[in-house]
Amino acid sequence: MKRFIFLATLLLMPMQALAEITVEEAWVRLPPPVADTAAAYMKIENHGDHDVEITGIETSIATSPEFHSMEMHDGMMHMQKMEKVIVPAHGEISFSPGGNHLMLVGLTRVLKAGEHLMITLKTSDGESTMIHAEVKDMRGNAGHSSHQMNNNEHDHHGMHH
Ligand SMILES: [Cu+2]
Repeated sequence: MKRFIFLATLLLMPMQALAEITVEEAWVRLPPPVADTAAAYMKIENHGDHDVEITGIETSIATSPEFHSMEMHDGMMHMQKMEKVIVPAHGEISFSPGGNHLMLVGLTRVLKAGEHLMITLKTSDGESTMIHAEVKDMRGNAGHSSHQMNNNEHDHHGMHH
């Protein structure tokens, strides 16, 4: 019986090593201090052969995180909760400024530029993916390109441990 369990474990290991869902370029736009929501952006990739649905979002930073789509109605952009978020097999979905986003609704505290937030995505394949999203202060970027962002990135590669 012991041997059987050992073999079964060996068989399972390669499957777990293949992360089907990965998240790249995750960040959160620093909201004004009085805001109780913040928008998060990321790219979710599916390396597997099956479509994967995002079935849950868990984070201590917001009470009701949800994915929002942006739609144009009567010349105005409106946000709407996405009822289904599906990452296609061998594909990706992007959440980027001006478009769809992960809305951290009901922030539990004030965010600081440069800190990293942990968000966990639960998926229909029974896995969960941990995201580390940096909070970026994008104010003043309109006229000064991405100076602020570059500074943050330099800090990131510094000698801090
Ligand atoms: Cu939104």
